[in-house]
Amino acid sequence: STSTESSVSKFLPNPKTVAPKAGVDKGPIHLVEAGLPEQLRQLGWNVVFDGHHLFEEISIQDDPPIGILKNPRQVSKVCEAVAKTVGSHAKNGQLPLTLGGDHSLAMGTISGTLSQYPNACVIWIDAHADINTASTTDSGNIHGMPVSFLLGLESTIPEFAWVKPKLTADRLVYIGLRDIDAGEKRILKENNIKAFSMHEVDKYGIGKVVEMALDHVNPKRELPIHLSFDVDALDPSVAPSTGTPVRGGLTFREGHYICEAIYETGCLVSLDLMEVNPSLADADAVKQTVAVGCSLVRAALGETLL
Ligand code: 6HN
Ligand code: MN
Ligand code: MN
Ligand code: MN
Repeated sequence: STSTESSVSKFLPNPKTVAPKAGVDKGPIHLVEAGLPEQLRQLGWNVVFDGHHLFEEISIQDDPPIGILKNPRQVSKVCEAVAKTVGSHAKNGQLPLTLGGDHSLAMGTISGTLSQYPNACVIWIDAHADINTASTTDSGNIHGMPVSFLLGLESTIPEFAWVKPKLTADRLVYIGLRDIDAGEKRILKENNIKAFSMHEVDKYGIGKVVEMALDHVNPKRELPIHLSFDVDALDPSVAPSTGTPVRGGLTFREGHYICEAIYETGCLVSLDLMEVNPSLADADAVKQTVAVGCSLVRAALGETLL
């Protein structure tokens, strides 16, 4: 099932404001219960938490697969609702923080961000590229597909017609990739999409990689940034409670460095923390993952080491 949303808001210039929400998965509410709103208040944000959104009103009883896509109508409707919420927070000058939950939600969050900031760039931190189309997906899991909808590579499904392909390939960059399907590799090449896999992180170091990523999508550091952070970008030893863990991931510090460096640009306008999944690991692993999740969000929203 689809997940949870939380939306943070910022009233400029100060005080800062934040507002979360949530969905059917339990991941996001763990972050809230661990004290994330209060931690962000400590950083000076005015946090507006609008609750754990279960999207019960969107519960669709009869949702047969389209092709092999699972729960397509449900996912589409939830994402559409999330797009509206994120868009309206952004419009109010608030910074939406969305806690998930399934990464398919980024179809909603990024659509919402782009409705207010049409020239925003997207920095996607993930072990996966999430860029399968209906014809390339092997799993039928829509969380492996949101980027293809946002870029307009997948436009054959009427149920998703509301997703306007407003993102362009040159305003998207990935960091952390290491588990890319064959069809996705082809899509990345054909569309000339910039991606820094773990190979580049090893080769250049995270500092240089973030600089190169920003140089690609935001050379003058003037465009709004949407950061979509899938917690599975981190190594499973750092963030074990997630649905599709892949070994060889970012260290704790590499993940945090990315968040800190993006905060330092002053361009961050919208933030996702996705795929925290407490049902998939033991209690200690959940606790560890939730703590890391909170800490990544704090880093992206201004927490410094000194
Ligand atoms: N995520 N590429 C695989 C698929 O099913 O399409 C994995 C996707 C994982 C998605 O972690 O957000
Ligand atoms: Mn998922
Ligand atoms: Mn993902
Ligand atoms: Mn992933």
